[in-house]
Amino acid sequence: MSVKEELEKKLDGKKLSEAENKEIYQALLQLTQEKLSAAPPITGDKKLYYVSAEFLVGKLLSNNLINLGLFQEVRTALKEAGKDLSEIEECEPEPALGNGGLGRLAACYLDSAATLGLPADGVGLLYHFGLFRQSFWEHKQYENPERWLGPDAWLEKTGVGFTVPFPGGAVKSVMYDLVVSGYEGGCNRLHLFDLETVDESLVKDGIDFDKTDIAHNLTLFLYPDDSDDAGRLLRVYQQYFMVSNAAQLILKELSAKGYALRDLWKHAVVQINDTHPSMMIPELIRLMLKDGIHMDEAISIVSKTCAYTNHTILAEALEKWPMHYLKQAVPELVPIIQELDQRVRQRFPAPAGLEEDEANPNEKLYLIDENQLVHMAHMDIHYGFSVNGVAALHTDILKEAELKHFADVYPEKFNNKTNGVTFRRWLMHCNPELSALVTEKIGEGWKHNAGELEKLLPFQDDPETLNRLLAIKEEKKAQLSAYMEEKTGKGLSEDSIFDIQIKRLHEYKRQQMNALYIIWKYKQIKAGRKPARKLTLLFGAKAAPAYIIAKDIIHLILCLSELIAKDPEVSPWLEVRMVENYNVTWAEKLIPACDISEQISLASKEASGTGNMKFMLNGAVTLGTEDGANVEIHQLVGDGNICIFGQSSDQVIHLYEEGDDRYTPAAYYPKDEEITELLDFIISPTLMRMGDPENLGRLYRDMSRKDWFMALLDVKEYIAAKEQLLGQYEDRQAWAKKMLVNIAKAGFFSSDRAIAQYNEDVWHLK
Ligand code: 26V
Repeated sequence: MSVKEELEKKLDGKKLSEAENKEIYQALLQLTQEKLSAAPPITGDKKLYYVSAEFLVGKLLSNNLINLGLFQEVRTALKEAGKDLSEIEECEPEPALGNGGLGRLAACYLDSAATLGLPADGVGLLYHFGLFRQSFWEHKQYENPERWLGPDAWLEKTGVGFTVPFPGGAVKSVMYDLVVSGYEGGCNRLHLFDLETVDESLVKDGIDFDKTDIAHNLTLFLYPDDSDDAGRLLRVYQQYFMVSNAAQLILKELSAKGYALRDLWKHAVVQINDTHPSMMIPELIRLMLKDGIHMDEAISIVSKTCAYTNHTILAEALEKWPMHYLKQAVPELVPIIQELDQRVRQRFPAPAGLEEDEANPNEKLYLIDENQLVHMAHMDIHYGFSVNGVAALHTDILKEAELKHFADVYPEKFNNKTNGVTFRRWLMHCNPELSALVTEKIGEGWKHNAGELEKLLPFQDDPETLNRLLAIKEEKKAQLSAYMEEKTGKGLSEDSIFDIQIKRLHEYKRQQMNALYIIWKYKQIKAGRKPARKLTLLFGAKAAPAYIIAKDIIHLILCLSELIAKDPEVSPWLEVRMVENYNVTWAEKLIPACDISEQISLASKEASGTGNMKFMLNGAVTLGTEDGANVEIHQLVGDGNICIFGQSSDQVIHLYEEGDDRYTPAAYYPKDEEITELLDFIISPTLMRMGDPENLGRLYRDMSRKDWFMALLDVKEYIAAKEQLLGQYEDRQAWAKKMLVNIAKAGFFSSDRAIAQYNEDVWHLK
């Protein structure tokens, strides 16, 4: 039966051309799910459990169709019936199960593990409202619940569930599964645990709810506001609910295969994705003790089973839980954590002869510090067998600075795994036009072996290929413009340069420095210095609900956007747009249309970045600092195909150290006239009329007095670099060549490569 016939059967005989998009979506959902269930499950003697608080999977329809090899057939059948697959996809809700890079990485990794035929399941939580839905009103962010669950979601309810002990009474879980299809391969699963007694009616006003009602709230939201005790305590409860379910599932599967508990490490490996699942270690130990295994052996088994990935060096994101929270939420783990800490203290006691007032240099290795804070990462490092960073520079910083004392003790545990992204979603799905061109030039091989993209290099002087690349970029810009028009009522200037910064809003990512550029450019145009071509700056970013300065930065960008749009002198040359509720679906539309990829974090602060890889793969040129994976992109494409600026990570790390040459914005404001003018504009009457003086004033004070992430340090170099890059855009052939080299060199950033390395060095699955 053809796909068309199968679909029409599901539509009770209705013709495809007569069916509503919603009906077609549901028929496609059913059909795809049937095919996925029939696909062979990936099996093996040893299985990976990727435990993560986030899985930002994005919409699943097209991705599954691609992996099942049905994408083209379905697209054509729909087209013949006068239907458009991308419009049908609009019916699919996007699961909001992640916050940013760490969650999207987890989703790419599941795709690649299934593609490589590795037995690897994800384990996480089923948040009913996920991350909040963002809306803008009067240039400010508001948060609303994002209810994505319903009949149109892909989840399958399983019969599996566990009991999770909490002091106030045990709660029960229900496991839901998402089938994870590999490209032309078998299937794994993403197991998402829900609370059986969850009560959505707790959510009252916006995203507020009773944070203390643990028996009913555990799976309502991802990262509930943790600015108060109740919110932080809830995070601990949530994390324990996640790991206790994961641990019970792993042991159940082990025993179903007939293996003994003490052989766990031979048949299972647990990847702890940042510190949110760190309690996996004491929980597995607890379950082993209950089963009669002695502490020494339990610790040894678990230590051979668990591996840890670090995704950030930002102090505020390195989790440290007060002991009294753990005593309240997970009292059964407390004696185990204390025992684990004691063993470290015995192994690394205070050096003999230490004076009483002298600090113990080994203190920083301990799990529980003198303030009774439990350092979750320390537990992972001592009691896991592998610690990895997510880009070469990041791993170096971990080994040489942030975690140096650990790397000195366990050099063999530390390793680098530079991040990757799945080319199925980030090229084949989001840019079928470019995929087709690549295939036409170099064949299909790149789809399974991304390194083959290098075969494009011989085309870098071929005008036909270069012109086709430029034409595809134009087409993707037109598509984005049409989408914007549909969503916001206003399209984009398609012949302008598209400069894009999309990522979570954080001061270290320096959206505020980009805003200073906008002010600079606005002033230039006002002074009569018009550019060769219009520039469109596109932003997408959510700010954490309690992160005040991040929200102020959004406010500044939205004010600038309106100011410029309303100024007839400036608007023909400059446009600033911030998309509402930036998510995976938006990224898929924005990235293929991008000319300039903004990767401007303060060097040393962005562990890797993965958007940078997706942009490069789609032929954008990076404007970036030597940070995270930008360093490796730079090495691969060479100086001529990237625009690098700013202070190096070594210099930045030095500027954070104590001493007279420590960084201060006072070195620039009000000393430097140009910078002073830019900052003063934030509180100028022009802008204050447009925005809220409280938000703008607070941001101005923060940037001129604290500037913790050193925007003023790099801003002048940034402006100069951006201007230079904009100039280079005008030589269209030379620019197309840069695009081509970026695409050709992107193969290294395939998540298939990253997963193959994890398997080779860490997991040893097959
Ligand atoms: C921390 C926190 C702390 C406060 C509450 C919300 C929240 C949410 C997540 C996190 C952990 C953030 C870690 C993270 O997403 N890191 C990103 O990981 C990417 C994948 O490795 C990497 O490309 C990015 O550079 C890194 O920022």
